[in-house]
Amino acid sequence: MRNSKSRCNSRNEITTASTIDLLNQDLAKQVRTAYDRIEDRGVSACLFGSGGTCCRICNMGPCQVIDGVEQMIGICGATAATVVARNFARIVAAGTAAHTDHAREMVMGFIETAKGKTPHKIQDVEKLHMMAEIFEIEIEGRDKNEIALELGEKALAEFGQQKGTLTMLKRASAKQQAIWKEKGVEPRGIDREVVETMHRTHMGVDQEYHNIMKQAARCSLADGWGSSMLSTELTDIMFGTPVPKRALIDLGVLKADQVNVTVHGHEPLLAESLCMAAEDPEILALVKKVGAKGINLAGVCCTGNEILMRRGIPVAGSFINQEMVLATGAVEAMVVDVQCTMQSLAQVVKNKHTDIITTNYRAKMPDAIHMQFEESDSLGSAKSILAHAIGNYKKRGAYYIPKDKTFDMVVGFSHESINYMLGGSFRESYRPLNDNIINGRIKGVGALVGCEHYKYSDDHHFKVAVELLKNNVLVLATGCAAQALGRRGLMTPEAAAEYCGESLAEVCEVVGMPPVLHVGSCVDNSRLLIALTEMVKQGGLGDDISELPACGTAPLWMSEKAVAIGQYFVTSGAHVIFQNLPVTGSKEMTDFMLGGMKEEYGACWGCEEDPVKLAQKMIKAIDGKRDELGINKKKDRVLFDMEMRRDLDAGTSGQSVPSMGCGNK
Ligand code: MSK
Repeated sequence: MRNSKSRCNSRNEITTASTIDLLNQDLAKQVRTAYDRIEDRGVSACLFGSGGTCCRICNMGPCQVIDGVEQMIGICGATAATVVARNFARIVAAGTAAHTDHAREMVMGFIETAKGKTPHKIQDVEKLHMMAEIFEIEIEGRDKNEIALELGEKALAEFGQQKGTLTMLKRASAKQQAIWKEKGVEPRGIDREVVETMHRTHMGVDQEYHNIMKQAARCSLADGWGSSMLSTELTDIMFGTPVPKRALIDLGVLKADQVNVTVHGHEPLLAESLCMAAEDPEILALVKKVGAKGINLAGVCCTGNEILMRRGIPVAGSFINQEMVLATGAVEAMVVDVQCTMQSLAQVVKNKHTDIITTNYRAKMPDAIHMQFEESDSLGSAKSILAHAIGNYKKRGAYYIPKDKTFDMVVGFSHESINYMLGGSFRESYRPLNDNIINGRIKGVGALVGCEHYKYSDDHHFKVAVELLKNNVLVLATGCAAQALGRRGLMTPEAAAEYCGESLAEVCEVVGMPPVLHVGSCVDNSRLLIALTEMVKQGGLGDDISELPACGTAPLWMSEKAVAIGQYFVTSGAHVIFQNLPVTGSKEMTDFMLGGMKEEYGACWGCEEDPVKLAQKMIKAIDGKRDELGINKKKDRVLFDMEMRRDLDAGTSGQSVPSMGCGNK
C-alpha cells in the first residue's frame, strides 16, 4: 500500500470535456484553480503525515515517529501503533462530527416543521409511521404533526443520550446487533462517542491501539446508524423520499438568459427554501425587472445531490468542479452552507460579478458575503439571498457556458424506490435482486461513494465503475462519486447495453433501470446500510452484511467524512477499499486494518490506487462471498427466457418504470 503518491493531476490530465473546453477559453485562463496550486506546490507529501505517524497532540513534540526505531518513538513513549490509531480515530471523530452537526440541524428543522414554524410540511407519512414504530411512538388517531414532533424530540435526544444504545441499531440484522454487543461497540449516544474519542486520543489517555480502534468503531456506528441515518430519514419525511426522475448534470446546465444561482455544501434546509423562494411572485417580479428569463437553481456537491434526488434540480458540478462553475462567469451567486467548499472560491470570482454568499454562522469565508440563513424565517432568508443574486444579473460581464455538455441521468434511488422498482407493485421487496444474485445474472453489488480530488485523473470513478459493470456488478453510488459517474453518462438505462456484462444488461433492460443507481448525498450512505440489511432480511444471501456478495469503495476519498463512512461500513460487515489510508506508518495498525478487523467484524479495509485493479479487487471479494455462499456455480444459462421476463415484467407492472421518465427537468 503506497500512500505518499506525488501529485500527478495537472491541467493536462483533465478528462472532463466541459472543464477542458472552459479552461481553453480566455476568460478562464487567468483563473488559478486547484489544478494549478497542486502543480505549483511542487513538494511531495510528508511521509509522517501520510503514514499517520506525525503526533502533534501535545506540546512536547510534534513527534515524528518511526515504527520499530527505539530512538524515534514519541517523547512520551508513544509507539507508532498508538500514534497511528489515535490519528485515525480522530479522523473518524471529525467525520462523524460533521455528519452529526448536519444531522442535528436537520432534526431541529424537522421539529420546527412539525410545530408549523417553517414553510415546509410533513410529506412522507408512510415513512413517518415507519420511524414512529422504530421509536415506539403511538400513531393511532394522532395527527401527523403531533407524531412528527414526538419523533423529532426523541431523535434529538439520541444526540445527547448518555446511556443505553441508539434506537436505530434495531434496524440491523439480529446477527449484526449481536456482533456489536459482543464486541462492546454499540454506540450509547451520538455526541458522547465523538467526545469520548477525542478524550481517549488526548495525550496520556488510551495507549493501546486496539482499544482506541474499538472506540473508532463505536464512533463510526454513531455516524452511520445514528446521525446520518436520522438525517436521511427525517429529511425524507420532510421533503419527500426520492423516487426515480430524470435530471441533467454538468456545466452546461447554467443558462445564459437566466439568473444562475448555485447551491453548494450539504444541508438541504436552505436549498429547499431557495427552491420555494424561486417561485415566489415577489422574486419573479424582480427577475422580470432585470430582464432575465427566470431563476436557474443548480446544485454543487451534496446540497446539489439533496435537491437533485428529491426535485430533479440539475447539478452544475461536483467537488472538483466547484471552481469551474464559477470560472464560467455566468453565476450570479454561489450560496454555500457547510462542508466541502474550498476557500479559493472567493478568489476565483475576485474580478467577476459573482458573489459567494455564506449562510451558516459556522462557515464563514474571507472575501465572501455573509447572509445568515434563519430557520425561523427560512423563506424570508431565502428570498433575501435570491434578491441579492438577481441584483448581480445586470453586472454580468464576459461569460462562457460549455454548450452541448450536459448529461442525462435517472436519479432518485432511495432504498424504498429500489425495493419498488425491482419488486414492482405486487411484491415490493429485494427478492428479485437477491434471486438475480443467487442465479448469477448479477454477480453482486458494488458501492462507489465519496469524494474526488486532484491527485488522480478525473476519470478514476468511471474506470472503476466500467470494470464492475463489465463483470455484472450492479453499482450503487452516492456523493460526488455519483456525480462523477453521471457526468460520464452511466446513469441512463441506455448505458446498460454499452457498459454491462450480458446478464446485468438484461436485468437493467427488463427493469428499465440504469446500471449505476444514484442513491444520494454523503449522509445518504445510510441508505446503503438499509439496502444491504434488506438484502440480508430477504434471505438466501447469509445472515448479516458480511456474508453478502457486496463491496464498497471511496476511490478518491478526500474528506474525513469519507473515512468515517468507510469505518462504519467495515464495522457493519462490508469490505471497503480506499486508494490509501493514513496508517502505513505502523505495521501493527496496517495489519489490523487490512486483516485483523475481519476477525472481529467480518470485514476489513483494503487499499489500491489503480482504478481497474481496485475494481478487480472488489470483484474478487464479491466472488469470494459467492463461493462461501455456494452460489458461484456455473450455470447452463443465466439469461432471461420469455417466462422469466414475463415473471419480472408482472412484478414491475406498477408505475416504477414509467415513473423514471417523470421529473422536473
Ligand atoms: S460533498 S464529503 S467531496 S462526497 Fe458530500 Fe463530495 Fe466528499 Fe464533500
